[in-house]
Amino acid sequence: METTVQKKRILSGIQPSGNLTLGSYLGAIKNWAALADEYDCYYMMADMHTITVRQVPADLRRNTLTQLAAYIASGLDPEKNVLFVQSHVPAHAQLGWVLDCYTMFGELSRMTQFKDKSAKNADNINAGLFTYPALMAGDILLYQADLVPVGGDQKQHVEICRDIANRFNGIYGETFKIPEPYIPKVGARVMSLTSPENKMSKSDKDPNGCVYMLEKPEDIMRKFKKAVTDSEACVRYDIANKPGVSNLMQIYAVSTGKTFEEIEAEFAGRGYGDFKKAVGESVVEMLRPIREETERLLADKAYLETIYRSGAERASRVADRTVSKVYKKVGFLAR
Ligand code: ATP
Ligand code: LTN
Repeated sequence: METTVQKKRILSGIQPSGNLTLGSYLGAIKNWAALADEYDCYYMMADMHTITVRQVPADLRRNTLTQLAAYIASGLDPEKNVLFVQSHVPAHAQLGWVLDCYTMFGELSRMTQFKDKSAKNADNINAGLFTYPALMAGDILLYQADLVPVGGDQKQHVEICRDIANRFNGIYGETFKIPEPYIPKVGARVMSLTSPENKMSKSDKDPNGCVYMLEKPEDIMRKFKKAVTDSEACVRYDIANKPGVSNLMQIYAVSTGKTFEEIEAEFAGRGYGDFKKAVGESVVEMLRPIREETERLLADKAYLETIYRSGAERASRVADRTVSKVYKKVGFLAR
């Protein structure tokens, strides 16, 4: 008898809420390309999540397309990976609603992203911002994903997804695969260059704290030269006492493949000026081919359109099966 082994699945996504940062690249996208042979991978532009914060419609459309181009330019082969736009697959909204009804007010109130974002958007604390984790749980569970590759800040969201899935499975019997987060050892939390106690983030108010994936080399170099360090003048890894230098070491480690020991040896007895220049150059060289390829792809809208159309079809095939199963389990009358 012939047996076919079903590859394990991966699902992840990023909100097209602005320009992608070095943080999203190192914490998430960079790790995705390497997983394509071993797993069945689904990566989306999470545009439905993005409108939890008010967006300019034209910017949202442009960011969504740019993000798709950046995914491909970062090595995600659209044949091997299913690349799609969340709002193109209605199953996300369908399962999202059902899961809203299996997610508790108390657990949503404890989410740090909700607390942070409602503090930042005090004039628009909408219901979508609050129930965001249920929509995200649906994103993952629709594909019966085994692994969710994300940066450290998203761990809590994968945990609540597991809780929701276990709760649903407990009531209705095995329905959802319980996913695991997949968080890189180095690069899981890239910090702001100007305030290294805060995460580097695309919605950061200080443009110097944040390096964008598609930024010009001279701007990247300027930001690294200005990066906050300390007065010890010694390149040494010590997160608690030297957050700025340790952050730069992490960035350098991931962009060059060097270990912390090698980096400490390389810069022993040298000033921070040399070190910051080297980190900047390594980032510029890592991002240069991605920026060039993204620009090339963005000039070919017809090609990008074929990718997201076929992505939506491939994603829907899997996602619709899960929605049918769930609708049946909760007792919706079959159409
Ligand atoms: P926003 O400012 O709109 O909340 P963000 O810049 O924090 O966005 P997201 O779009 O929320 O980034 O994150 C995309 C992916 O990149 C997620 O998997 C997230 O965990 C990861 N990520 C984001 N910022 C960082 C960072 N500074 N370090 C490591 N990983 C990150
Ligand atoms: N919440 C994530 C984006 C996101 C996501 C997902 C990540 C939406 N749906 C599903 C992994 C799996 C964020 O803000 N970075």
